[in-house]
Amino acid sequence: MSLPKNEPATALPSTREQIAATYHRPLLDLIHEAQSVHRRFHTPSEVQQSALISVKTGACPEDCSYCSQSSRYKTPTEPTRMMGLDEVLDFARHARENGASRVCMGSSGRDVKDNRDFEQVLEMVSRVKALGVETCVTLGMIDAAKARRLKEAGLDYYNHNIDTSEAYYDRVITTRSYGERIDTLSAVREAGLHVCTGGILGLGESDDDRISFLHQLASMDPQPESVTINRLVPIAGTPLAGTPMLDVLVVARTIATARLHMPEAPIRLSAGRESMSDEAQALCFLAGANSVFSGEKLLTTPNAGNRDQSLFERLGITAKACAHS
Ligand code: DTB
Repeated sequence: MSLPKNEPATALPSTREQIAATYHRPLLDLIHEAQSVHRRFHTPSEVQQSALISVKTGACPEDCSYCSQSSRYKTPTEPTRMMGLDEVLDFARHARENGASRVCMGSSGRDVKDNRDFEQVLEMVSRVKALGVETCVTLGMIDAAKARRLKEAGLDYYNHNIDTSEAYYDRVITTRSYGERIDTLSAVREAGLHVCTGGILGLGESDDDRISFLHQLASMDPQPESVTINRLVPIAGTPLAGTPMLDVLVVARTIATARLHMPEAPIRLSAGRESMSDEAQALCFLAGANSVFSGEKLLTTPNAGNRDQSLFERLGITAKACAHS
């Protein structure tokens, strides 16, 4: 008997044991089941596209060991000042014309301060929103009062990643705690914004860490409105520069597990597509990923966006319009 279209496959939230059992299933069974659930909650031929722009880059005091923007590491990334409004609006119009339904603006730094840069971001949000696209920002730690100001300016989503499991977290970042990340997500939720969160695979974490990371995400109540799964893009000069590339089948396994335990959440195959073949990306879509970053650049590194038109055409994928507004 098939389930009604919008009924979760399992009672949510899932326990860690349930998530571990899913994660360790034979990959083809797992992907088959993930695709079946995917079809109950999403249109399988649609992929939502978000365009990502770094509106202020680098000079960050934090020590995130994967990041090109930390001032602690000598990386190829040059710091910039806050971008002007016109440049952001040109980017947003161009992205919209190319099928993006959401524009994500990233500004480097530890947290959001009540200063001119924040005023500028508020202005960017309201002007980009007025173009008829969804808006997202990623600005580091934030409290509920500032999150509310973003909401009033027209913000739809706030991105803040938990990055990895709580147990592995201290190996990756020491300048802010896992708990502080969770606090930021609570403030975002309290302000009535949609939560975009996820993490990075391939930091050297284990299967158990990936399971705990998924359990943390799946236990959020409500579950995130956008789940972002990145594969590490190794950056020269960072402590993780020499980390071996994580097997793309593990990425697909993690996505399929996320799909089964967060059936309604859009899942974004985020950073890391540049180094994936078309076939590897297709497997990730089959596993339940249904969102990507469009365009040729992420924040500081190249993105696979220039291959998307051809890839989507060959897969029969079309761009999805705005989900929540
Ligand atoms: C997310 O999970 N990935 C994006 C976004 N949220 C802000 C960032 C990807 C950055 C990849 C490395 C870079 O370009 O510097």
